Amino acid sequence: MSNTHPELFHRHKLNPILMAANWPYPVNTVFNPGATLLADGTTLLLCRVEDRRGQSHLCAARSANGVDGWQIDPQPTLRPDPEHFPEEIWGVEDPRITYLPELSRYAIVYTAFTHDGPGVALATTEDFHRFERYGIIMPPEDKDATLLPHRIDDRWALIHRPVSSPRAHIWISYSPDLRHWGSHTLMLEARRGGWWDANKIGLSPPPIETPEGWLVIYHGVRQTAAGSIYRLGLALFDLKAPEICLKRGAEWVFGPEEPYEQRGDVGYVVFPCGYTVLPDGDTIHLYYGAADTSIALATGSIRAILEWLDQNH
Ligand code: BMA
Repeated sequence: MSNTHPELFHRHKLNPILMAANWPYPVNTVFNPGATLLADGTTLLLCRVEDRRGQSHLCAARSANGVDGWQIDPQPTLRPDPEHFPEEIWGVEDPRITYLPELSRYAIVYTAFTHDGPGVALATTEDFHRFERYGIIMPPEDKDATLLPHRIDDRWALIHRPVSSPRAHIWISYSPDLRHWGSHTLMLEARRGGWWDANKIGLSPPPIETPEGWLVIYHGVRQTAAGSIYRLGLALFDLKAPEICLKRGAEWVFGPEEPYEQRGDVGYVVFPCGYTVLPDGDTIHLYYGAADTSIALATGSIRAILEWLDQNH
């Protein structure tokens, strides 16, 4: 184990890059955005927006460079639709976007806030204007979910985080058609005791597909006398059998340090739901919610992250 604290992720100097004050309509907070690059190179963030009732919807923001000059949809882009999907009664949250080449569509896996807690819902879209909703695909309590971009053997794969005991782990499930899910398998367990990722973990952005495996950035929730601290750690999974963990970092690699990460509606939270890979194929833009209040950007190098994981697992 190395003694030096790794600087794997670098905060952008313009952070936070998006706030409630930037929104074209009145909102409480904007955070936890899904992210993707559109075909023309535009960065699209699908932001979780909390209104002043306390309920969330999703709103798209687009930028040519992924840093500034954001064009924000003038109205909510994906609203809860409890009339047709009653599980969305208290809002939709925390989208993760995966482009599915087989369908030529983007999949958006998000949290539906049901009467019985969070569940996992799916919608697909070609253009982030019109959406096809699949409804709930994992019943509550479940969240922190994403699709992998292509089938593994013949089946789609969904990573998610069910809660059925005091400890909450990351699971993977498989489906022939995106609607019927089975072969539920434990993928990564929360550690116990004094670890930074003891008792409760969850996927953060969708896994990054690399020649060495699926690179997963996950969050660990440390319970303290003062509240929770959300930090990020790293793990690598087998490309052909993504339930097999090849490496898991011992230390967390990114945590709430800046004032905008430590103070807000929920302090001491960094919570990425998406990233983009720049044209060099190595640099990532990691977009994260800061303190459930604003959106921030950190950059990193996939190669450097894999090297660190190789030396620190
Ligand atoms: C988690 C998620 C996130 C949120 C975080 C901190 O459980 O629901 O949406 O950012 O809590 O409040």
